[in-house]
Amino acid sequence: MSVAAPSGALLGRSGLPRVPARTLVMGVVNVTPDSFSDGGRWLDHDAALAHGLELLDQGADLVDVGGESTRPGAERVPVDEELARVLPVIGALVGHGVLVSVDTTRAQVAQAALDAGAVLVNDVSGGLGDPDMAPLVAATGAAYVATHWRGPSDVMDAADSYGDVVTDVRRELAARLAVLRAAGVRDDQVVLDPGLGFAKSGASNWPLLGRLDELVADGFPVLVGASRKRFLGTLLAGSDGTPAPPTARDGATAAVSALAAAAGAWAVRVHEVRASVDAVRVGAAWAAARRDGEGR
Ligand code: PMM
Repeated sequence: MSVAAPSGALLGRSGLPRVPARTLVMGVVNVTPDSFSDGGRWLDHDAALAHGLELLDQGADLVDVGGESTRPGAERVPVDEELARVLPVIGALVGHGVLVSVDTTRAQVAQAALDAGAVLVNDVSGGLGDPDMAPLVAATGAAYVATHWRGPSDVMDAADSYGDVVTDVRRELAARLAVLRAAGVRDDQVVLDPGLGFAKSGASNWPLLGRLDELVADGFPVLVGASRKRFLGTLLAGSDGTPAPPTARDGATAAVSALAAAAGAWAVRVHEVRASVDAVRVGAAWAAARRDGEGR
């Protein structure tokens, strides 16, 4: 990928550091009836607010609020419904001093969320879902997560076809970056995400983790969203081959958080925050000891 490492201490206008002292932990609040791991639990606004505050208490650095499930096969939610789900929760969390990101592929929702005080737009489509997204990000100066994506939830599993998955994902992210730059987005606003689970149904997720350092070396902050995903359920399957259920994947998620931190990830996006806060500290200590050893 021919991307230059941008300078600057902060990520866009978010107030978040581009190079944090340790990998940040983004807690997830899905205000949806149908997300794969926690669908329906936080659809009620008071419950969503309480959960966001609980994640903050557990050590989350920011809280990601989403109103549309991206699980494989999920159908689109009308924009008004998405707005009605996320805006009251974002406003309430911001009112409590929480740093909030909005998980949306729609520019209209992103704009409303930023107006309500969100500091980061987390777009799992990397701008492909809405042509108005890149100009909006440019105009607002917001921090922006561009995730590797090949199509919406109802078709993404069929798009799981790669030569070398790491090379392909880096190339396709570089293409998204070119579009963002052409729209006027500055490099210091951008976080890249390999999009685990998006057009990656199983084995193709592992090279993206095992070779995460290659994406990190491209010079942009990297977000890893492995939490409770299917490929972890497959890894942890019982002897009869039944995948471990989503809530039984938190230990594996924390292990990924530690390894992602050691590889230099900017942030991990997780449902269960406490274990990942510990895990990223382990990862930071691990990486520091390795650097010390190399200096000897
Ligand atoms: N995964 C999900 C939703 N949003 N955002 C980013 N940046 N990266 C991800 O991997 C990601 C995401 C799907 O998980 P969920 O339904 O549990 O929120």
